[in-house]
Amino acid sequence: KPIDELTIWDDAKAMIRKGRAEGIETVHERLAQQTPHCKFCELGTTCRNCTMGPCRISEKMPRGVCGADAHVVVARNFGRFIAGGAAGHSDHGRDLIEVLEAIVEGETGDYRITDEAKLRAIAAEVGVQTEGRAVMDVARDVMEVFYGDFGSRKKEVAFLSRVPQKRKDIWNKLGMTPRGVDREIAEMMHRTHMGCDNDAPNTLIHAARTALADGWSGSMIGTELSDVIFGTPTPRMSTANLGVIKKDQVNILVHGHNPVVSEMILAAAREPEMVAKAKALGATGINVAGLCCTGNELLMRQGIPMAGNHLMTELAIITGAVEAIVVDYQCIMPSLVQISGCYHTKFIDTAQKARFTGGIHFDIHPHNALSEARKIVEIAVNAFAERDAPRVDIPCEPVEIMTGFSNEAIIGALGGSLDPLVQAIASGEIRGAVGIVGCNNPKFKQDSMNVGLAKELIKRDILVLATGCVTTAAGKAGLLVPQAIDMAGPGLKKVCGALGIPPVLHYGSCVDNSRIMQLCAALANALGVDISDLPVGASSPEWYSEKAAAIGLYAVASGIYTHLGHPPNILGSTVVTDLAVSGLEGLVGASFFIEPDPVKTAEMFDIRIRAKRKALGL
Ligand code: BF8
Repeated sequence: KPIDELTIWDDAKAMIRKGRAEGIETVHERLAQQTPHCKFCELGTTCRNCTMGPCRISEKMPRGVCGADAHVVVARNFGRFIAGGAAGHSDHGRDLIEVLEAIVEGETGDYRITDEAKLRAIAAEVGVQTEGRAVMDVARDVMEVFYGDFGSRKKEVAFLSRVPQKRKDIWNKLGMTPRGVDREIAEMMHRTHMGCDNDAPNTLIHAARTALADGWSGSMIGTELSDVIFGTPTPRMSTANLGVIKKDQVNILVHGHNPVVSEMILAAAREPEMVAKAKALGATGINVAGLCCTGNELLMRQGIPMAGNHLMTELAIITGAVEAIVVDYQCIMPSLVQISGCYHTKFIDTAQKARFTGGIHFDIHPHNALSEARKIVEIAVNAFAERDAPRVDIPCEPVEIMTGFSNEAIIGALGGSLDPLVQAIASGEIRGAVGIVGCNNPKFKQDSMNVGLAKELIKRDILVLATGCVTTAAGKAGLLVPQAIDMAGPGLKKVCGALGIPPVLHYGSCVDNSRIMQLCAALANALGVDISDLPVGASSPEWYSEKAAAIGLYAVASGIYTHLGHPPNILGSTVVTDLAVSGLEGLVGASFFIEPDPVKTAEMFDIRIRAKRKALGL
C-alpha cells in the first residue's frame, strides 16, 4: 500500500519511509504477506479444540467431526477469545495485589501506599472496616478481599457493590453475575472443551460473565490498587508524538501495561547519580517516554511524554535515537526485538510470563524492583555511546496534551460531587458521553477512525473519554488540550471552557476503562436508573486484541451501546452475530454495532443518545 494510506500521521509516514529505505520490515509489510487471510478463520468456523479435527465448517461440511455446527464452533472460539482478554487484564490486576501483599508483609521498600485515603475509600466499598484501624491492617484485609475475587468461594466479586441494583438483578436472572475472575475464565475453557457447552447462546452468556469479571474485578482491582500504590491521577500537562524522543538525551521507552516495573524505571532514571552518568557520556539527561498502556499509566500519574500508540512502537525505534525499550507484557510485538537489533537499541524484557527470544531478561519482583531498574537504566545510559548519529531522525516537534482525569479528579474539579455533571447532562449542554477506547490495527488507516469519531462526537456536544491507544491519537490531533473546545459544539464548549478542561478527557490505560464503568454506575445511581438508561456509549474503532473484545463485551453486558470498527471473527454464525448486534439488546439493554465510517458511527450514537435522553424525560 502507498504510505499515505497506512496512517494519518506525518511522524509515522516519515518513519515507515525511513524503515523501508533501511530495509526494515514492519507490521504493514507483514500484513501484506499474510493477506488474504484464511476465510474460515475470519468467519470463526475453524475448530482446533481436539484432535479428531481440526475442522472447518461450511455449507458443504456443516458439522465438525464431533458434530458441532457453525454456531457452536463460533461461540466456542469467541468464548475463548474473551477468556484470553479477561485473563490478560485480570492477571495484571493480580500483580498489583501481589505488590500490595509485599508492602503489607514488609518485603519491599521500593513500593508504598501513596494514597491512603483512596485505600480507605475502597476498603469501605468492599466491606472492610476502616475506622480507627492502622493503614496496614486495612491494606491486609483489602488484599484478602481482592485475592478472594480470584477464587471460587464467592457469589459475586467485591466491586459489584458499585453496580446499580437493577443491573445486578438482570445479571442474576441471566446467570451472568461474575463470581470469581479465575473461576469464570477456567469455566470458559471447560465449557469450550469438546462435548460440553454445545448451545451457542448459553456459551455467550458465560462469555459475558467472564468479561464482567474482567471489567468489575480484574481490571478494576488493577486500576484501584495502582492508584493506591502510585497515586491517584490529577490533571497535568504533557506532550505526545515521536518528537518526545530527544536527540541529545538517553531515551528509554517503556512499553506494555503494568506500572509496577515502569514506575521503577522512571524512579531510577530520575536519580541524580544516574543522570550524572548520562551526562558523563555526553547526553544532557535521561528521557523516559511511554508507549501503549504502561505509557498511559505513567502519563496519568507522572506526566511522562507519550511517544506513541500500538502502531508507533516499531516506528519509534526506527528514529535511531532509542537507547532501550523496556517492556512488561501485552501488546508488545515480537518484531521489536528484530528492529532493535537493526540499531543500538537494547530490548529488555522484565516479566517471567512475557519473555522474548533475543531480549535481555531481568526477572523483576517487588523485593528487587528498584535495584534491577537501576541496572536497566545503566544499560540504556551505556548504549548512548553506541548510537549511530547519522541514522538518527526525529521527524517532528511534540504536541501538548492534558492528562490525569481520574473520577476523583473530576469530582474534585466539579466541587466535590457529580451534581454539576448531572445538571450539564440534564440541561443538554452535554448531551451524552462516549468512551473511545482501544487499539490500532494495521487493517485500518492508523488513527483515522479513532480521531475521526472523537471529532464528530464533540461537535455534537457529546463528551469523549479516551483510554488506551486512542489517547495518543487524540493527543496528536490536538483534542486533549483545553483549546480543543473550539472543535466542540456550543454546549460542550461552554461546560469544558468554564472548567478549563478538554472536550476529550484522557481517562487512562485499558484497565482504566474500569474508571468509566465506575463513573457510569455512579451516574446511574445518582439518577436512580440503570446504566442502560444513560445517554452514553462506548467505541473501539480500530481494535485488534482479545482484551479489547473483553472490554467491549463487559461494556455491553453492563448496558452500554458499543461500537466496533470491524467485527470479531463471528460472522460464520447467524446465531452468534444476531445475538451480538441485536439479541443482547433484549437481554441486557444494549448491543454491539459494527460500522467502519466515523461519521455514520457518530450518527448512530447521536440517535441512541437522543432516544435515551427522551426516555429519561430530558
Ligand atoms: O491495553 S489499546 S493496542 S496497548 S489492547 Fe494494546 Fe489495544 Fe493499545 Fe493497551 Ni488496550
